[in-house]
Amino acid sequence: MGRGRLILIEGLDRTGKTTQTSILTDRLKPNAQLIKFPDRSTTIGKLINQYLTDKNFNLPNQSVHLLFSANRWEVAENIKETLLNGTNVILDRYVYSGIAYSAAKDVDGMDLQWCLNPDKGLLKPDLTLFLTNESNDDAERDGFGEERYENVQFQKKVKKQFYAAFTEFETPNSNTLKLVDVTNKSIEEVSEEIWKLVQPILSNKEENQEFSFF
Ligand code: NYM
Repeated sequence: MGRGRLILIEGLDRTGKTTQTSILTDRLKPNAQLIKFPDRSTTIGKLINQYLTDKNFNLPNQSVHLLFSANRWEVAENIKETLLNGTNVILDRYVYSGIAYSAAKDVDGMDLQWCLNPDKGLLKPDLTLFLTNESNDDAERDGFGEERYENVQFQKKVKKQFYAAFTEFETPNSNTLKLVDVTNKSIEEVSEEIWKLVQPILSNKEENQEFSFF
């Protein structure tokens, strides 16, 4: 039996990541576990939650960045063990969100490489799917604007940084990154598209047993 596959779904706020990661996990059950970042249930996650939801709770940008990274390290071993047991792990956000949201703040010194550094050594996904929405519908969805970072201006900067991070840290032509355009598509259409992209990754389990790392 091969190891499980690590599949990441990334995207801006309200592009449907949470819906799609749970559809994909259900489809693969019982052979899949869903992990969402930030995991707001841990001690570090609770601080992150407070930072995101309480605009009067301020922390230095560098500290916040390190908290998000620390939150990933809290479950890193669990992810590896699950994969070694043959179970697939589906991630709702991960390292690229960490880099893109922090780099979008335009803080001196917090460039892409600085942002990646604390995540160095984390497992790299076998497949990263980036959901993009070319209309501004995402801004109109329920709840948009309630949390820190949820404004159209900032989201534009984040999108740019996502692409910059992919260019910098994904191996070109390696087939480990796919863009999924969700513009004007139904949940079912997007989930079918995702399913088609995921299947080849799951069917070659006997190959590529080695883990890759950031
Ligand atoms: N976010 C998420 C970061 O700024 N850095 C990170 O490393 C991660 C994983 O948290 N606006 C931001 C992106 C989102 C916010 O995520 C909460 P979600 O998926 O809305 O719960």
